[in-house]
Amino acid sequence: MSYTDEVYERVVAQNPNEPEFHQAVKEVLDSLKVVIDRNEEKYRSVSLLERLVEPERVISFRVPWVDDNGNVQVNKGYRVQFNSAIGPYKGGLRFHPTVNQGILKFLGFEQIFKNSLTGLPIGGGKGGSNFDPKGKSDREVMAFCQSFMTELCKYIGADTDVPAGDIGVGGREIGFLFGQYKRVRDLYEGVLTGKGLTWGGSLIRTQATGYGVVYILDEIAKAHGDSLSGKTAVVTGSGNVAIYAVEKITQLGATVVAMCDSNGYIYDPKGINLDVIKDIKEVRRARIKEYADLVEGSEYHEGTGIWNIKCDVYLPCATQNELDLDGVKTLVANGCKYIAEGANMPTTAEGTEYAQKNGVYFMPGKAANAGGVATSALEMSQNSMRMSWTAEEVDEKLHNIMIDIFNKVDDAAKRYGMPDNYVVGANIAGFEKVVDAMMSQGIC
Ligand code: NDP
Ligand code: 2IT
Repeated sequence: MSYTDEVYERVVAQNPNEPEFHQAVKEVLDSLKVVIDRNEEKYRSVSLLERLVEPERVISFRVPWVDDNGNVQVNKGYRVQFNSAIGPYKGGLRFHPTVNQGILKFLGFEQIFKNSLTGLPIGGGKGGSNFDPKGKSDREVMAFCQSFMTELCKYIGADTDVPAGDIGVGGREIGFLFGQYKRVRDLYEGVLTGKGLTWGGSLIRTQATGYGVVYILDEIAKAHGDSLSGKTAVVTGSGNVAIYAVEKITQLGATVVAMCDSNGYIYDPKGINLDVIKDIKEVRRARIKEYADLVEGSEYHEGTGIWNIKCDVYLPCATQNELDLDGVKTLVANGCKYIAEGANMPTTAEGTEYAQKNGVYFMPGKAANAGGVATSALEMSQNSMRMSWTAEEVDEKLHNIMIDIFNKVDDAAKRYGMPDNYVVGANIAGFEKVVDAMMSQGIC
């Protein structure tokens, strides 16, 4: 059996009930086969892959807090510190009822390669809680965040581990978390990214993930003699990533005709009015259904099925495994040519394979959505310098990083004889830097 298959089997056996983690590891190890086979003895002799798939540390803790009715609630809190070969652990915090250790291990594992692709010195980590911010008052969210940070603050720091946002964690939550860190540790340092602009945040961090998805998509189009102008796009989700992907792709001349939340999707053939979406989602934290009441000529459909809408470009920006084989088949049948993953692992393995074999240019999340964490690393740099760059400066750096990621991914795919296979390209290019660092640092 090949070394990669052996390690995959070991991961499945040793980490039961973590299907998303298995899925993420399988995709990476399958891509790495061509690299590992060439140097099998060298890597085997130091158990390189066994170490790569085992988190350096998984912290799990109790998060008690008091709700508005005076009842004590208890949630689970986690931080997965996966790999620090190339820098301090870096990755978001997710607050969502589906969060468990397996989900955070998949996200932390993906983060290793994503962070490597940015070219910046950040290792891989992820954390979060099964707390559901939906429907909670600001006071309840604050109480939860303060309790969560009271424990988490023992394990993080500006040079150790720097969390940020993810699903359910935006500017409001980062504020409450930062306030508590400062209070308990008595340190005003860049321990979190995605901070507000008056207290150490970076311009463009809010927009960065969505903008980055579109910057790399633009490179794919250009590399194939095409352009985004005039294209019809569907963007799933209506959170941080989705909103700014819509903003940028619209600026580049495409028309976004559909978006969704976890209850249903809206279709607006004239093109989504993003101001209405921002008001519903960023200001009022309401349901996307309201869009159809507010915008004439638009429709709301309860439930899933957004992939039935005909488009040239599909940007899944909601959550893992939201797009399955049937969804991809429908997209392909309707002429979709580009998929770039704004979310982490939103396409199932079968869906990804079908897209790639049927003429879709498919950019995986670890490359496509790396603009968010890259700009977080730029926030860390600004905090270290105690200076801030202008929006134009940060946006230009972000744009150049996304161009650089495209070139690295494209180059790795070509070097290994699989041009346009951006899944393989991203995994190999991300791995190369990490493996070099791990090999240099001895058995650790
Ligand atoms: P938000 O919480 O801002 O938004 C998430 C969106 O996805 C909401 O519209 C939400 O709908 C929807 N959603 C969540 N779960 C489901 C589900 N099970 N079914 C359908 N829709 C769902 O999160 P982000 O925009 O920050 O994150 C979206 C994705 O992007 C995640 O995969 C995240 O890991 C990834 N990502 C985020 C980065 C960032 O900088 N924020 C960086 C890189 C990747 P509802 O409100 O109904 O729950
Ligand atoms: O998945 C991700 O890359 C994020 N949620 C952003 C992480 C970060 O540290 O900015």
